[in-house]
Amino acid sequence: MDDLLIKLSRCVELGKTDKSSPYPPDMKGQDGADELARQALDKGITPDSILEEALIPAMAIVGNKFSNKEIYVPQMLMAAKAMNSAMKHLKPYFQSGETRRKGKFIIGTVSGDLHDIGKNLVAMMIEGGGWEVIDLGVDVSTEKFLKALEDNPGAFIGLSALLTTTMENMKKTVSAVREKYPASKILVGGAPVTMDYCQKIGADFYSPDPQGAVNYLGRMV
Ligand code: B1M
Repeated sequence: MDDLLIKLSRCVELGKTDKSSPYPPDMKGQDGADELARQALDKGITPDSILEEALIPAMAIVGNKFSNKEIYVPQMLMAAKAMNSAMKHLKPYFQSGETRRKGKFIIGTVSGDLHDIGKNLVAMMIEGGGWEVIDLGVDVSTEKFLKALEDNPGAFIGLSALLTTTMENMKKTVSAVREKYPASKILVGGAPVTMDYCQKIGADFYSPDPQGAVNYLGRMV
């Protein structure tokens, strides 16, 4: 693999966003994900290769470390920030259709629920896994999820809930989506959600963490 991609991957894994970012201390003053992604494109490395060989593997390492409790939310956010700084150089290629993503993933925190830290982490990791993410935000009504599915046929859908009270709205959204789009695949997650609950409300998959969601989607393509 090209040396630039190895360096880029490492920067994302360690959360080294750009040259000015002070973390990690032993990489101070060195180029970060921002500069290296630009250099890789300028060198003629394709956006696909940058994503598949550097960014996605780095985020998979981060996701697995987080699942194994070897790193925590701040490190994961730093990795996601580094990933985003590289992605900004690749996005124009993806948006122009020159390079394809694995598919679309719609995500939102269900109606009545304003918690978005976990949902954002899941969205970042899935984007880092090579998917186009349509983030509907927080307090997302069933109607808004249905409209997003109408606008993005075949997209996977992810619901997050952090409150025992708003988990009930997850059930309502799953039923409505099932009725209108029976073939759609629905993932659920959030602190109070369990596999039992997922099965009870008829969703397709429950993951306690972002990497589980990335792995599930990976198995679906
Ligand atoms: Co709230 N809050 N909060 N809160 N809050 C909790 C959830 C609570 C457990 C605190 C407590 O009482 N100990 C409690 C819920 C109790 C319950 O229902 N069982 C609670 C409460 C009661 C409330 C209010 C009702 C408080 C009040 O106003 N009286 C209120 C509700 C507002 C509303 O939503 N309508 C409220 C408000 C808030 C803030 C706005 C202040 C803030 C949210 C800020 C924000 O998100 N932008 C907040 C916060 C920060 C928390 C705690 C402290 C932290 C939540 C968090 O971000 N965790 C939380 C207590 C706690 O958890 N220690 C608490 C970190 C995050 C990375 O984890 O979101 O679980 P998490 O996401 C994980 C996984 O669950 C998973 O991946 C993530 C990474 O591992 N995951 C998915 C999440 N979504 C997924 C989707 C997937 C797959 C995996 O597939 C689609």
